[in-house]
Amino acid sequence: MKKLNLDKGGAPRQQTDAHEETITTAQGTPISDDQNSLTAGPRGPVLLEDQIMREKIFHFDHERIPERVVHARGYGVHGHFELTRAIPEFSCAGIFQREGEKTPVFTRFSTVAGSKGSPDLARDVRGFAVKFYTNEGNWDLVGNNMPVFFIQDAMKFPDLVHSVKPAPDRAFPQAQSAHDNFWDFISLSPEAVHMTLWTMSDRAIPRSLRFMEGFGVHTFRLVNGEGKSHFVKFHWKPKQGLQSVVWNEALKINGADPDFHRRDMWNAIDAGDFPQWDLGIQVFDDDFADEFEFDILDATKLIPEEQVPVQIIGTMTLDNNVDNFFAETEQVAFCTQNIVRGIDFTNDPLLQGRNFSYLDTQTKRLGGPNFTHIPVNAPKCPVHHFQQDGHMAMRNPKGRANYEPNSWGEEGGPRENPEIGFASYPERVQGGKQRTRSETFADHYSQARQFWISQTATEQDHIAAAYTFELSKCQHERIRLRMLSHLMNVHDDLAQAVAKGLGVTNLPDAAKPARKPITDLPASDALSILKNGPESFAGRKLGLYITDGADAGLVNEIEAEFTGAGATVAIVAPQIFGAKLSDGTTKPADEKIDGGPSVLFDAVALVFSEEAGSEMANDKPSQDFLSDAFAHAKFIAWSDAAMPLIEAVGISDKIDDGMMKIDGENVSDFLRACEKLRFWDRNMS
Ligand code: HDE
Repeated sequence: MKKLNLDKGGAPRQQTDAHEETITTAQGTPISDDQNSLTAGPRGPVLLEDQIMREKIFHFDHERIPERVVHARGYGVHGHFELTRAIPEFSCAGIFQREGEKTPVFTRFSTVAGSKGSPDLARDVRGFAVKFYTNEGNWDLVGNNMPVFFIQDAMKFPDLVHSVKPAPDRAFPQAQSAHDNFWDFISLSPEAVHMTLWTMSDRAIPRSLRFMEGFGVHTFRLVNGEGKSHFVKFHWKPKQGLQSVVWNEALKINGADPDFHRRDMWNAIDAGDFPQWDLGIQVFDDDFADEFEFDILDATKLIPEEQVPVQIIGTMTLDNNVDNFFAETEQVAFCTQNIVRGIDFTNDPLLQGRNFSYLDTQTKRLGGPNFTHIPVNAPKCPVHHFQQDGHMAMRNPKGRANYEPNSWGEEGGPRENPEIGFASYPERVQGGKQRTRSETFADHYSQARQFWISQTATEQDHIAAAYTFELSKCQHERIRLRMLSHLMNVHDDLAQAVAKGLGVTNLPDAAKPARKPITDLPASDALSILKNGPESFAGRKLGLYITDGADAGLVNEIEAEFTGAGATVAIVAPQIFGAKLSDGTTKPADEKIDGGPSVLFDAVALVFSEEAGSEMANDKPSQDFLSDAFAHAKFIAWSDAAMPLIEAVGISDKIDDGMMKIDGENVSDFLRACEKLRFWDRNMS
């Protein structure tokens, strides 16, 4: 730290005599005074001549680039992908050939609707985009945390996005779908109904970016060395398990910590708790595609894992936070068109439209065609071509040859290579030019129903409550009723629950389906979060609320037991300097009680002293801490002295198996209980 001196006018001056530490202009000129503009006399006008001040402010003025038109709020992390099962039988891509080989990746998670500064816990789809820097060029798998999408044709994307973004006249609401425009568009686009089951489910409010699945969504192709093609769907399965929060909690997290997800990711990686996902593939052939109930080119449909199992072929580990958010996370440019030999597109009309959109948007966002020169976008394999010039060109081809064919021999530059060069799968295509939606895309409700019946009762409750919440925010009755008319085609229980929640007594007629829904698709357990719980508290966070005089043995034991199980423990106390425990030691706090509400934690423990216990019972933030933890079905442990607080929030007669009086004897029992993550029975009773 340099010493801080104040000059005669009180301006702070930190100076150095080391050449290499000297601050310079962007042109490299050393600066002697970075605090004061050049003026005529101490109180005179600032001189236009001041090139140092002008350059500093000029650069500041140009700091912003256009934010992404969707997925503006995101968080990127470096890592690697390790192949655990080679699949030469399916694909000749180099990345899939050698078990144990590691490929560097950059992964960016995002929300879709909100602007860059919007809160992390918006109800929304999460982007899950992975750039693999393979030896044969960059492969971008630009997916989401849900396996289906709202629309079937890219032509509808601008309308979808306009409808969910703030209305153009009033510029609100921000980062949410709970409004007329969104549900107006959705209820007039029945193809979107299945996706809304997902966005109204807890998948749309993940507890952490580390605890969600990822999906490539579209059907792609894998092509092997003999040119044989299989269809494929890509899956990311978090080793940490799946977990979401509840809606009331999400709303409160947005207030308490709008950066909840990015902070969680940063902290986990900083602490060496590296999140991992297995990469899985569902591989199938033309025969399956022909037999399957739905069109495999329709991105509003998934293929249940029970029908085509997910085969794990590798693991991604994210182990390195960025050095600079703007340089890396903001400037990373994903393009669905970035694929490598051995992987190919299909005719999914959504994917085909995306292949145009991503390159186009990067050109606008990053200011020209040379965004591949930015380090985070640059391939890590050799790059040779005759593309040149343009804004910010960093590496033009060397020598005189900038075209081919040419006759400059060795200096003539690169040439095509049929052996290793990218080759498109020679799929036969035929048909008249037309604008039409294939009839094979016409089923809009069957998989929505399948999703609904695959959920636990708790999850169904949350879905119905989310539709009710969102439609209650629509001011126009006709929009609410139109949406209800679609839900009636999904499942009667869902339609009835939402109608009841809205206070609709006369249900509208069901919407007329373009194709009669299939009502006997079997439930798919893989679609539920709660049926696939991790049964582990590792990677989760305990909020340990302590006061002065709290039993030191108990506090330390809880901390040791939970951290020993791979969890984090945040100490919450009435003052940020911490609490003086029974043995006279001071335990520093991570959060002061009103800045560390229980919504930030997965489970809570209250360890109070007798004296503090009655004081806390009358303290509003302490009451909220406990009553929220209770309402959000969290596991709660308390020491004897916290009983007055339990009484004060009115739950002393509701003590259930998710609550445990804790002493030195049963800390590990509490940890075991917390492995279930939530005590859902509480909310069902
Ligand atoms: Fe995107 N999408 N998208 N999208 N998308 C963008 O590209 C687009 C779609 C997805 O972290 C944009 O760089 C169209 C599906 C992710 O930087 C843009 C259509 C899926 C990200 C764009 C879709 C996605 C984007 C905006 C309909 C899941 C963030 C800024 C055909 C499979 C990537 C940008 C990152 C970003 C267009 C639909 C995922 C405008 C036209 C389906 C994860 O190019």
